[in-house]
Amino acid sequence: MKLNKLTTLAAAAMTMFAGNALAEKWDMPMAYAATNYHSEHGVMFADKVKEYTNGDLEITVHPGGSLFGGADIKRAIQTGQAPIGERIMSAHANEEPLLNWDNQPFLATTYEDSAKLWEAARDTVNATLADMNLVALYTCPWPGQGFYFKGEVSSSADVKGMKLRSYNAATATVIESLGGTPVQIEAAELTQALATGVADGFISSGSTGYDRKVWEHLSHYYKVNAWLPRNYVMVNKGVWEGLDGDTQAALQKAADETGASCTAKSAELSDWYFEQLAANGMTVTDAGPEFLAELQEIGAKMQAEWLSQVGDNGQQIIDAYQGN
Ligand code: PCA
Repeated sequence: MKLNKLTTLAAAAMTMFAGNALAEKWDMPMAYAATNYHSEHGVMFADKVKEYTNGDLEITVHPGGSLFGGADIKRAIQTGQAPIGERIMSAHANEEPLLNWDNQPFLATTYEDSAKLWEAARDTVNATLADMNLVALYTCPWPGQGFYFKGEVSSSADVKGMKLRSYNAATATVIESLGGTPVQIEAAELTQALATGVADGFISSGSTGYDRKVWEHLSHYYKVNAWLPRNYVMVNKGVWEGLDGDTQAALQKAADETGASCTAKSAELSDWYFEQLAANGMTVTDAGPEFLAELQEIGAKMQAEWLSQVGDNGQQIIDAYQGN
């Protein structure tokens, strides 16, 4: 009797200290800096999942490409090396061009329009991801994309010959169209690339410039807000389908709440990032009229090319977004 009671107490204490020993444990690779709001929301998501599954599912977040490099995260999930993870969705457009839906320059340049565009694209995107053995749990936008340079740039003539860091096929196309040479580099490697002269500048939001302290190497940021690309948290489809209904519902609730909070945070921080770049000595300004006109022309060409690649699926997204 006494022994039984002790054993029960000991077991309870062990559960308290070690967590739920029977809990399913998932590792979640994420691509961006641990202090970035995307990664912080990954941790928030994991906390919510633990709560809503009553401790049955514990997710450990590995930010900054520490478990799998950013470029390897999708494959790791598709092949089941990791059940869940996060990455910028448009980096997967070289496999599925439809996933360039949120990298069309000047199509959706505000948070409101970004939300509308995602609404219009969601079903088609989810069907595309299902074909890739993936299920998206939530998405979260980066702030608007602009240009980082070492000096003043007023048109493509100033960009000619520059090596500029790209993060996906769309950014590489913009850089090539401007007469620069794209160099694909992970956000996690960006500071090093700038320090060693592998890249002279890059396209991104204020967020990544802030995370990587790029004012140590670069002087100008041109706010273009050309598009707001999304990160997404994805699960292996087989793993998802193997979960019982309650666990799926708990994960989806955690995901819906986290996605909404992450999106709000992105909007809240977008101007703050500009202030930080300026406070650290960068010139943060709008792109000049000549540069902007060139970018708009490049954007129109990219959208036409994208539509010819993806056909009706793409046109339906644009029509739904524009309310046709
Ligand atoms: N930051 C990420 C993607 C888009 C963004 O704003 C990066 O530069 O890699």
